[in-house]
Amino acid sequence: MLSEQEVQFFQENGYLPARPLLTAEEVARLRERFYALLEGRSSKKPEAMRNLYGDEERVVIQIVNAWEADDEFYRYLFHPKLTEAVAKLMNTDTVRVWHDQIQYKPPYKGGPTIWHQDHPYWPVLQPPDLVSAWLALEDADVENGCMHVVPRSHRWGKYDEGTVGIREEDWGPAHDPSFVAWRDRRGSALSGEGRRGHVPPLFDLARNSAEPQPARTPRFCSAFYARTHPLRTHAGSPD
Ligand SMILES: O=C(O)CCC(=O)C(=O)O
Repeated sequence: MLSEQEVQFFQENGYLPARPLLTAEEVARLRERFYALLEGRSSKKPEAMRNLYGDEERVVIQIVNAWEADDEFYRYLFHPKLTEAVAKLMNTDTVRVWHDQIQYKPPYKGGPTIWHQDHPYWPVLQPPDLVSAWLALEDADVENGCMHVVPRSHRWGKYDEGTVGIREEDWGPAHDPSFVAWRDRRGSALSGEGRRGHVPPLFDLARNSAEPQPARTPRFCSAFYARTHPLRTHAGSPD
């Protein structure tokens, strides 16, 4: 269970240094099911599976809503360690799943996820309150594209110019160049700064990226996005 200090750190910094979440066996099961989805061996198809770049030289395979296509990913969504941690970070007893997605970056040609905020991708979600937990299913380091976040950047507000902030000067008035790179390893969600095996839960306004160098190893994660508010239509009624 997360301590009050950790929750406070998350509120102040927009991310949380994490701790191992899953056992090696749990990770192995998810990895096996990931490959089943990727290779079309699952009985059900995920909502979407595509190369975000549409380019054979730069590949980021995104699998959307693996939880609907596979029982192992479904069970993971209800994992008590995951749901309790996310609920505590959101200060709620109601966790609503927005979606999950796997991002797979193969060796040598894994494409970059450039600096962005998550919230502008889903403007229908108001207010911005999404929390994500990025679970490493393979060791992730700077070479193969671990997550990076700008600490406290969730306090800079919404990035209004589109979904991504490519230019450094667009990142916000209080740009803090002291990026944090976590060295992540499989089996860990909720990461810890400076420790291998750690993955950050993030606020949806925090600036984050994941840009591999030409890497010898693949990198893949299952990112879980949750919020506490129900989805509302423009008229304001629960969807
Ligand atoms: O895993 C990645 O490369 C990108 C993930 C990401 O941008 C996110 O979860 O917000």
